[in-house]
Amino acid sequence: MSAQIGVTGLAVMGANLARNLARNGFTVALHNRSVAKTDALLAKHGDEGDFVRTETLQELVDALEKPRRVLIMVKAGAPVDAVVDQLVPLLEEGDIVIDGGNSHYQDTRRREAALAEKGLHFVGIGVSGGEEGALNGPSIMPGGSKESYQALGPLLEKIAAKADDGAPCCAWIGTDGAGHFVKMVHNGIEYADMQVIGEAYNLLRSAAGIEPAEQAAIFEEWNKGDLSSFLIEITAKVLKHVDAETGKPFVDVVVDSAGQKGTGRWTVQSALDLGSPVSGIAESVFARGISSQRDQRAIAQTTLAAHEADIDVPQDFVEDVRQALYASKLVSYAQGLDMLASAAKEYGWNLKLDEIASLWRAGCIIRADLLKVIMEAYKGDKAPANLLFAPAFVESVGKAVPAWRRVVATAVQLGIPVPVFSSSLAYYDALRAKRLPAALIQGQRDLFGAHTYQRVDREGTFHTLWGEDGSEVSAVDTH
Ligand code: NBP
Repeated sequence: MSAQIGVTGLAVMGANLARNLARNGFTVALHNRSVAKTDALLAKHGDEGDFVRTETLQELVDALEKPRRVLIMVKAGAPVDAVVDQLVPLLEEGDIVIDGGNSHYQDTRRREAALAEKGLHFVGIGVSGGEEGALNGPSIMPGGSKESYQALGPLLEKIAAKADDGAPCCAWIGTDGAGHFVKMVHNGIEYADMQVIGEAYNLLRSAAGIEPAEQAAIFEEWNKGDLSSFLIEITAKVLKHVDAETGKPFVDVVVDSAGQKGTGRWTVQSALDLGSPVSGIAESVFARGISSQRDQRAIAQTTLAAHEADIDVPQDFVEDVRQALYASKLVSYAQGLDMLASAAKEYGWNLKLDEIASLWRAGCIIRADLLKVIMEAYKGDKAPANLLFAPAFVESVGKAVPAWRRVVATAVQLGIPVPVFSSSLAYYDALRAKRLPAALIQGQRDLFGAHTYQRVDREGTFHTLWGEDGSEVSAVDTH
């Protein structure tokens, strides 16, 4: 029996994707560096579908129908190169090598170019939804050649999550590293989404004194409105959870240092390279960084002055916080999608933002009702230059602005850090500002470095003779 796809790397993600494929009727050839994992999978779940057991990569390759599809699910980084290097000599022109791990998109670009020279397709796919998603339906973001998608797409679309309208949460994203890039930005948005929820919780707790159990009910209520999403849903569950040992709220027994595996950091590093202002996403990565500086935080608690204002929280504070959360969340999505648009220009990808929003509607961590509205905003030829300019969001975010300002002002007065609420509001205000202090910065740059400037009233590049008579030299040759 020849298999339609092979999976090498059978730790939790690879095993679950292999089971998902088999449960959907595909014959799956299994391989893992150490055979024990292959046998453990077969012993536990071998009856879920048609599997072919293999011990070596040669056996795996021999078990596959052509063009061969080999899904690599090993640890990101050097292990992927090691497996690719071993696989490539065993493959034939037209075969498809797929990397479903969390690889950096620049690695994917490099691997795609190297395999293309050998007549092989290399497809980097972003897979979101964690272990559970891999088994029951993830959101899948495939990059690579369009030709390879003809042979691979039907399998991926079958195992992907399905949105409410039945559409699979999988679509061809673009060439080379596009799939992994979009997955990376998805994770960046996820960082910001989690941080804004954290800021809302912290405000309700520290400013309004609302205990976790009561907050769980508030988040459950919010989950019925336009904030409805997987992350709000699980927030209510976490807040409701009581530590069995101490009887305390679970959140009170957990060390308040957030971990990170690196995709948020990659998003910000890439955004800096692209000159894309993802301030909310960056603040959410930095917020995790500060949370982990426990030694400095301990010193600061007894060293740094607070001077918190003695103010009452505004009336309807809970509703204000909900609106600030909504607006800040939207800014994070706007920034992430704007970064995708910048990357599309830089790397020559024809990224379709409506399709990307569509395939984030189910299966992935940032799945949310709002994504349907975002998808609609980018449909057809009405794509806004920035998500915030879509009529639906001009109106809904506009309505939230007074509450957003009150919440940020209250937080600042009370000394409660709200890095993403406040930076998102600053982004919103910077976008709409008539004049920015960048004009002054241009003056400073021209004074100390003769970096030149443009004028508002006529064309040309100018430099002022700062040290002499202050007169202007126009039409400076900048080349
Ligand atoms: P791990 O990232 O823990 O990797 C373990 C697998 O890599 C094992 O099968 C191991 O084989 C294999 N491996 C290693 Br390590 N080095 C190897 C090498 N030099 N040659 C061949 N095989 C090698 O597995 P995972 O947690 O299932 O994650 C797989 C990928 O999926 C990663 O990129 C991860 O970042 C990503 N991931 C994504 C999500 C998500 O939500 N999308 C969640 C979790 C993970 P062995 O058994 O012989 O040691």
